[in-house]
Amino acid sequence: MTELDSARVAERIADLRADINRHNYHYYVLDAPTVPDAEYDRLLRELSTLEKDYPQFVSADSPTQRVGAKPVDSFKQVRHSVRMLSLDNAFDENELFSFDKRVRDKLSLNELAYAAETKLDGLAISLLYKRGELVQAATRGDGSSGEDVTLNVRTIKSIPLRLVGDDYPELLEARGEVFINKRDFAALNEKQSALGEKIFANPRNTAAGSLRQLDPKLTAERPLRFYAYGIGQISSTQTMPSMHTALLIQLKNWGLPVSPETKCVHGIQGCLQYYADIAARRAALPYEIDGVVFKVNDFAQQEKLGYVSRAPRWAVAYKFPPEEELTVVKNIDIQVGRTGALTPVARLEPVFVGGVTVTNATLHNEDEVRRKDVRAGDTVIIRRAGDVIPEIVAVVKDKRPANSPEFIMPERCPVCASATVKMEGEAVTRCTAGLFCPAQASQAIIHFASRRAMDIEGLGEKLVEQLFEAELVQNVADLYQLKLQQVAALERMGEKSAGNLLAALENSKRTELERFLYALGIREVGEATARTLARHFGSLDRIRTATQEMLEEVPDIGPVAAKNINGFFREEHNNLIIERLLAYGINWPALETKSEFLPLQGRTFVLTGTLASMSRDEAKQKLQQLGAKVSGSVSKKTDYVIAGEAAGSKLTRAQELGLKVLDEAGLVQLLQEYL
Ligand code: D41
Repeated sequence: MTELDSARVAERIADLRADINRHNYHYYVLDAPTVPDAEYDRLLRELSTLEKDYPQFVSADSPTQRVGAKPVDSFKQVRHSVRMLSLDNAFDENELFSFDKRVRDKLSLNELAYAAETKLDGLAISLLYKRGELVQAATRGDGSSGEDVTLNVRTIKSIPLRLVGDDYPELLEARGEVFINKRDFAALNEKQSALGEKIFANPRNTAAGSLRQLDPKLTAERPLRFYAYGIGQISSTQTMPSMHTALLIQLKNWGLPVSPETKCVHGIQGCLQYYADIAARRAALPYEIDGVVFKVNDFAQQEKLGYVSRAPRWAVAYKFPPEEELTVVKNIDIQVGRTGALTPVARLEPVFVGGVTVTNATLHNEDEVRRKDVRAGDTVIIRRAGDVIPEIVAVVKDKRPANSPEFIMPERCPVCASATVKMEGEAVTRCTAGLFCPAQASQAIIHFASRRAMDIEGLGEKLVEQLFEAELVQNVADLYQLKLQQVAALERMGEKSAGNLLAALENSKRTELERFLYALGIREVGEATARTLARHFGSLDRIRTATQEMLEEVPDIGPVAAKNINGFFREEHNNLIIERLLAYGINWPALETKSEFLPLQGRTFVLTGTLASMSRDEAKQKLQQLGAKVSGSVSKKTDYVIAGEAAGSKLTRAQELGLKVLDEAGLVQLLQEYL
């Protein structure tokens, strides 16, 4: 190779590396991608090919050199020349107040500026850059020494192998957190699941485990990221800003990613506001955090404050209430719902988690209990994230009492002792008794009375149970037969509240068809389906008499719902209850439905002669659309004959029979009235 060629290749390699590094910087540090992935890959491939052909130009800080290192037998220990400190915690507002007070007292200041950061739930590492090149990466370990994980850290794409610019100090140790984004974590687990590999428990442990792989190739497969939050040793403080927030900007300019949530706040009020803001956005953040960190922003002030044992006096981690806690399952109860579904519910030793005290956690169904293998007496990890309902994440198997029996779904309904069934392919087990099961009957009444159904004010769960136990009601129709004295005689009731209930019942009689349908509690008929049914058919009778096929034709009603609706109205006792409800005066305004308004239902029309404004077929279609039957021959059963131009024998016959005859104008008027 001539000198010229060699110079050209070296130049191209340098250009490619600069381009790739720049793209990386935009992607990971500025969070603003500059090229499509395909273009990025193309650059990397070209570089890789050139380096293979001209190995004399390969260098350790080349973007091609992130992966490829051989597995090691163990990690070397590394001493941190500047101790990696830990953070003091504040668990509530009071503890944060005392932190702020301590700091202000010591500095004799009324208010001071804090750098506010999110507290990433990952693991702390140290990155050592010599003349801009990443030469060593180490875990925090015990703070004094950690493990040399350089080869693994080199595979993390958001960590630059070489710093950007030329004003970085000769020696710079950046410190920060390695973590995994929630989305990347979910995708990783999906991949694991597809491969039949083990599922990872949470992003934090996965990040920690990934950094401690002896084979860097395995680390490279994990979606690790890094955000810097400070520095360790530094050779010259010449280029050092005087504030922590400014230092982070400096690190960012040198190519190190920094959390975009970092900012400067003022005084305790600023801290509280930042905390509230982050808490509100916590679920939407791309990564998991377990709190926020406040650091006195001014380095001179930091120095005055100094350290106590292992933590700086100038920083505090204000932790969120934990989203996961340990507790014990006292028992697994079975609840029977309105539709007869048997739901296993774990009764827990009360535990404060995610900001509330949790005493129950649903286990959904038998398969779910089996999958998690939850048993009475088990110690479990309970999780309540955001406003999501609490769930049992896992059982701590080591703490399981000896001989604890596996959970079994009861073969008999715990409420009415009827047989239970689990349909093939279904997850739920159900009581077969239907409304004869008191649990289902009382749940059905609670649902019937609920606000979005019949809206019977004051008729809640407690009162329904009472009415039920006193055998005053067995079904929803019985409600409207209640007498003042009967209700007043119930515990904790009196004439006044009894009177209120009867008034509420009276009030509820004027309702809407869709509410009434929803109130009936037909399986698979929620509010939306009830509304669709009401609008489509327009009347209860049309819904009641609709065949399964007619129901299936309704948009948004599937075969299962159609079957349930049809089945419900084929059931004699359901119709009896409906008849009784109507007899007690339940009513609703008549509905006009657009598409299925059938004012001509039951009427038979015969068309004859030629129409000027439409074809006979069109006329036929329009009449049918309004529910009319259109017949070809005139008989006594014909209600109307439409006679166009040159009508013949059919018109004569109609006149003979004395039937109503409309001309074209009459037909048009009739259609216009309805369409
Ligand atoms: O995000 C974090 N997990 C985080 C951790 C952070 N934003 N700042 C931190 N600052 C420090 C000091 C003030 C001691 C330099 C930290 C940690 N330490 C830390 N992480 C693990 C142990 C200590």
